[in-house]
Amino acid sequence: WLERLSSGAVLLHRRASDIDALLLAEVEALLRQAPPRGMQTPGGRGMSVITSSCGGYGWVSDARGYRYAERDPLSGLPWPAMPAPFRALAEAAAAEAGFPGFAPDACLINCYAPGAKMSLHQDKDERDFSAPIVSVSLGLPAVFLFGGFSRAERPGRIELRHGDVLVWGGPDRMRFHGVLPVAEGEHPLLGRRRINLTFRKAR
Ligand code: MD5
Ligand code: FE
Repeated sequence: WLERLSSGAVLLHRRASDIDALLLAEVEALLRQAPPRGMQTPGGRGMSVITSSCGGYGWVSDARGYRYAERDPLSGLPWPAMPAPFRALAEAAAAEAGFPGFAPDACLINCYAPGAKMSLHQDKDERDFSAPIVSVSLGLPAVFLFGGFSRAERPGRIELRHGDVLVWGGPDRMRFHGVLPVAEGEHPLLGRRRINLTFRKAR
């Protein structure tokens, strides 16, 4: 079911549940081609989430800064193509949330083990903020922090569960957000993992 969190933020509860095994099989194949790796923030801190990408652009971070790159720096090869079911899910979810015509060219694959977290941040490495961001959660649940438009605003909390799809568009696209440390647990399909697919228009 559809829950509107704000004018441009829509939570599609369990929207991806019926294709979870298909999505996971695609994720496993992608991660064999481009293994998830820890990134260093420009400040020199290591992230607890390990990340890979598929599509025309992948998100990378190192001492030089955050950016989108056409090649995987580990292999020197282009990122694996975005699987058709990924694109179809992201486009359909965006349309259901009121953003028809979404054409993602990047999909980040964020892998959380228990204890991994993502600190409060804004997504602003993309060229065009008018495109929404679509986030698909798989595996262990997590508490998502959904903040305001300044870091100082106290964020709200929502639980994201296996199969949930969140669409952030319009002004809500620029909210500060993060993920609390994932609690220990075992998911029937994914085991001790949370995987988040984040679809963006990078260029
Ligand atoms: C995650 N990933 O659960 C989240 C899902 C990231 C990231 O934050 O940058 O890889 S994406 C949630 C999101 C994206 C863009 C805007 C907003 C939330 N928002 O305005 O709240 O691994
Ligand atoms: Fe983000």
